[in-house]
Amino acid sequence: MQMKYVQTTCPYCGTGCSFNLVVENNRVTGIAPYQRTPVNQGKLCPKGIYAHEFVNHPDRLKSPLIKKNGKFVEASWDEAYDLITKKFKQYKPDECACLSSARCSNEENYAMMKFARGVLKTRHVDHCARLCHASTVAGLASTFGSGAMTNSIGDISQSKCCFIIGSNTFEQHPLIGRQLVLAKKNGAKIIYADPRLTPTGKQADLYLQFRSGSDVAIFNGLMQEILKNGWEDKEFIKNRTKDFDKLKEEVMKPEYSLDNVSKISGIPAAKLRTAAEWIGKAESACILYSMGITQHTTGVDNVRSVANIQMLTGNLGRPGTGVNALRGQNNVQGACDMGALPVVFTGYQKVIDEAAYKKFADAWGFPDGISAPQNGYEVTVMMDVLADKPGELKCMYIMGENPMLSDPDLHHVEKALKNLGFLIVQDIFMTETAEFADVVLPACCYAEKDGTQTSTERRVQMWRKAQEPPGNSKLDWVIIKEIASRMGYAKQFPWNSAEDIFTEIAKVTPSYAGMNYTRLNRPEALHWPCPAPDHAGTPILHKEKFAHPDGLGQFFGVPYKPPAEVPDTEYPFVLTTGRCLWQWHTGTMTRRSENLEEEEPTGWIEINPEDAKALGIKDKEKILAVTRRGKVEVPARVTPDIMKGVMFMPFHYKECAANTLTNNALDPIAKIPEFKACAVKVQKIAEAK
Ligand SMILES: Nc1nc2c(c(=O)[nH]1)N[C@H]1C(S)=C(S)[C@@H](COP(=O)(O)OP(=O)(O)OC[C@H]3O[C@@H](n4cnc5c(=O)[nH]c(N)nc54)[C@H](O)[C@@H]3O)O[C@H]1N2
Ligand SMILES: Nc1nc2c(c(=O)[nH]1)N[C@H]1C(S)=C(S)[C@@H](COP(=O)(O)OP(=O)(O)OC[C@H]3O[C@@H](n4cnc5c(=O)[nH]c(N)nc54)[C@H](O)[C@@H]3O)O[C@H]1N2
Ligand code: SF4
Ligand SMILES: [Mo]
Repeated sequence: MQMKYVQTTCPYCGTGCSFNLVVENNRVTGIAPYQRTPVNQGKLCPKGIYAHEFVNHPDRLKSPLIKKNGKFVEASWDEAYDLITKKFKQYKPDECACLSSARCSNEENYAMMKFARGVLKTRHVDHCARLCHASTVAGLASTFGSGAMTNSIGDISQSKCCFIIGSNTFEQHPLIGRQLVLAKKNGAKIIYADPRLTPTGKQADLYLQFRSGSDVAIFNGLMQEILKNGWEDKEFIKNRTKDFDKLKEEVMKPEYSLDNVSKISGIPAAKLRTAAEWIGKAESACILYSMGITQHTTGVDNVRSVANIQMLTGNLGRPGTGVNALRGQNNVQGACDMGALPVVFTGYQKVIDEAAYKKFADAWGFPDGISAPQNGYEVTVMMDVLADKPGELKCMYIMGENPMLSDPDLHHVEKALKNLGFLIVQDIFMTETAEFADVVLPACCYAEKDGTQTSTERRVQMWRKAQEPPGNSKLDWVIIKEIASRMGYAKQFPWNSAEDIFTEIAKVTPSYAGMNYTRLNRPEALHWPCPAPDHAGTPILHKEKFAHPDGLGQFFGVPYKPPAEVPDTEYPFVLTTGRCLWQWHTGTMTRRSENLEEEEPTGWIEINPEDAKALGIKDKEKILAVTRRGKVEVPARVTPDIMKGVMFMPFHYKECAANTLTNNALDPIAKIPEFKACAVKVQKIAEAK
């Protein structure tokens, strides 16, 4: 028997852990630790430990599929490409839209972005960052001039006070959670704010339980208390920021007194006071946040509030401080860096900036030009346009996303997808979205790929090919290149390897300019910005100045606004949604991993015991959850860990899909949907019938 280890990076979360794939007789059969990486030092969470299980699952897509008379039939690549190119040529540029993928490599996202803008010449390209950290990208760009996690993962253990809000770090970024344990061992105080007492919260020194959607009020209250006690960092405010007056004017309003914030949020005033004191007086304090902050109609407001409190207390630019926006998907940072967004090329170079536009048009050399220098539609807006203005968008090319389970308000998504004239889905498994496709293209997964991905701490790390792909499946970038060639653009897609693509990326992207495969091929890899071949990379951002032209951090006065839909007599509870440790999003991979699936094999709705008692609902009883968008049958999980008046559902399970219920209301700037708060009622099934 032949056996080897191939070191690679985890395909699940943005922490970016490394491990070895165990390869026996040219087939991936297991995972073994790889100790030399500074990120996880050989340790892994369950998803990493079982990341080989879906790779050779019999359900892997192995051949292109074309829908004929409502049924998928296997087709050759030639047939699939012929149909695709014929169709693409029928549509006008802006009738087409592309979804790129945070599951795919930087190289593949770059290829998709170039394909959308150069081959289809459409402005409409986006990906699931829209559902995730769009608020972070917009919020931090406006406050600091750059929309990324400011510090590095290892740095968290050096903090003296860790404030975790809207992040279930232990379950969703377990190897970042480990840094919290180390920080605590080093004497840090841990504050946890969340409507649910999660495993992360159970380790905290101070737990603030609150009603979903009251984050801005909480931050303003904490800042008022810090200012009243003179705990702000006056030097930092004077030297490094602007518009402090605007912040002060807002947060000093009587509505943000601790007593009033206590009424809005449900957190006792004394606990808020303790939190303000710990944050205000700590030698270094970091904030960790994720979807609890971003997935709101006030997502950008929430992110600006996080930035406000860190600037107010001077907790930026040093070890143990920072605004640590924990990016979710393995390569969502990279997909954004690669310009898989409707407003930028790579490295956040704006499409509407004349010089940037010219730079890309010239560098790519499409003889008939590229998409217009205008912003395109976001994923959520694409779905609205499809559903509400039939005929404007007609064709969609989706790589590695499953909106038919992950987007808000699934009846709305279904209506949108049904209005498409032509849909291509490129995935590793058949998905709920692919069922609606005209053509399904089988792609390779991470274990079959070379390439790079960029983790939440902006560390650009390698994927290394460990086995041949199953059946006739192909690399995502190869599929894109082959379609482009058949559309007449072979010259613009000359690449023979992922490395060729990376070389092109480095040429057009200042923050990646100093990187190449030789430099990245070492355990610590490189953090962007890395502007030159002799630059060591940048683990901590904003050390001396912020990324705005004047170098100053921008304060915003942020007024508190309630969620778009609040409880009323008909729908009396707040529904919030999220994840669990064992499953990944729409479950395509984890539900095909025996050891993960058996831990949480179906969904549930968390209900506080007092609410359950009043409704006559027992633990494990199947109940009906109903919102203005739809209803689902789902088992109740009665637990004191969730706040009274709030209910929680994971969104992984198609048989009780949380997104049938969620609200498609969007943040006006980031266009992120309000996954974290809508109004719900629950009924006993017998009574509903
Ligand atoms: N096991 C696993 N890990 C994952 C993923 C997965 O699917 N499975 N997905 C990855 C991805 S893409 C992402 S983006 C991250 C997400 O990581 P997290 O954001 O940590 O995960 P969520 O469960 O979406 O939400 C976090 C917390 O927000 C709380 N919350 C609910 N409403 C509010 C509110 O109004 N305000 C605040 N402050 N908090 C609220 C929820 O109770 C929940 O505990 O996880 C990544 N890691
Ligand atoms: N209610 C609710 N809904 C949510 C959220 C929430 O908190 N609550 N969170 C939102 C967030 S933060 C996110 S990030 C989104 C995630 O939403 P999605 O990105 O739609 O979810 P995934 O299940 O990760 O889908 C990724 C797809 O890529 C495929 N895939 C994996 N590897 C490859 C590859 O190498 N190549 C190709 N071509 N395909 C591949 C997988 O099989 C899967 O079908 O969900 C959002 N939806
Ligand atoms: S923490 Fe994230 S990157 Fe690390 S093993 Fe778990 S899922 Fe993979
Ligand atoms: Mo995400």
